[in-house]
Amino acid sequence: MRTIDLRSDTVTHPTLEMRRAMVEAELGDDVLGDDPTVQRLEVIAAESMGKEASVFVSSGTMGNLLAILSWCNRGDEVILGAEAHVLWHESAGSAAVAGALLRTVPNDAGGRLDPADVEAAVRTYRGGVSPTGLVALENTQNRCNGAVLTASDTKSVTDVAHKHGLPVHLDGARIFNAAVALGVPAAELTAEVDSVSFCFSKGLSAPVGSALCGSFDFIARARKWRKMLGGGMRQVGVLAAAGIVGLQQMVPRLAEDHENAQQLALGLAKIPGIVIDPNSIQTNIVFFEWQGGPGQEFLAKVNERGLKISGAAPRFRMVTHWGINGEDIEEALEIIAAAAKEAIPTKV
Ligand code: TLP
Repeated sequence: MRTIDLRSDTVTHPTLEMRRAMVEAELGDDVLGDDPTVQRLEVIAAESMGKEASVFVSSGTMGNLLAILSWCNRGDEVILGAEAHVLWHESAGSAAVAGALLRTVPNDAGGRLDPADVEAAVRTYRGGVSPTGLVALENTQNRCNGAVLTASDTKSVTDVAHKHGLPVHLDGARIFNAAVALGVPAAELTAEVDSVSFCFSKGLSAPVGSALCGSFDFIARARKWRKMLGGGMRQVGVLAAAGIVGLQQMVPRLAEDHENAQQLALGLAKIPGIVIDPNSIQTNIVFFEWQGGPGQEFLAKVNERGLKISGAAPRFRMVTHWGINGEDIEEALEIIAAAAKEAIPTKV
């Protein structure tokens, strides 16, 4: 049976061009500073974010953790959205490894933070008060339906943070989805933040890796932490080569993923038992609520028909990506409609 995998855009495999680039990549020992392919990737990545420098890291999680380690002292607080990926899905590395306390403020439905909430959460050290060391944003905001922050949404928060002398880190795992959705260069969305991490291994389809970008000084600190965590990699140009192809070739096509997500959301809205507002879908992440009966049964029926989705009842998620086309979306909708029909308890 054919499987349609919409659990995440992380399930994408490297393109043929990436595989070729990986085979042909010029390599060296990157811990010794000798890998020309990594060096090229780090220059291109920094340029794409409008920053001085970048460091290639194994994952988005490592990029965010290195940012917290590089900006904060142990015991500092990080102000971030209550729906932040750092809080929900990064194994509490911020607490366990960096010794940072996460102080949340609400995300609105559009993934934004209210600058007034951020300002009210800022604390300076006195007595037993733990001081704020960092403010963190996320664009696109995964758990808020992949919502997009505009440059001015971001600036409203960075202005407050900078007024208090605080740096701002952006978890830009899917920053290129935001850029494509808004029709602006990614660097416009990162201009005001002090550091940004973005992923090669999501919509850009590379197999591994993220870039953490910022000033020369910040990246030098991040490199030290990366080595300390065992994240120094040797002939890692084999992976960087795929990332370069991702950056150079895969960005404009993200628009297709957004169209497919729209098609998916509009179709889901017609299925009894499913609650979704298609207008809330701005990029490639589609959350919906299943209100038609026991969630486990619904999920099992979806899975047994060959469709993979993520999330947990009642809130499920589907993410569009390279390799998924309009026909796959129609098939996914048929599967969900059939599963929903069977899963809704019949009235007696
Ligand atoms: N997100 C994954 C899961 O962890 C939920 C996904 O399937 O969406 N920031 C954001 C906003 C992310 O969505 C993710 C991955 C990360 C960071 C972490 O990236 P990785 O998985 O490379 O550590």
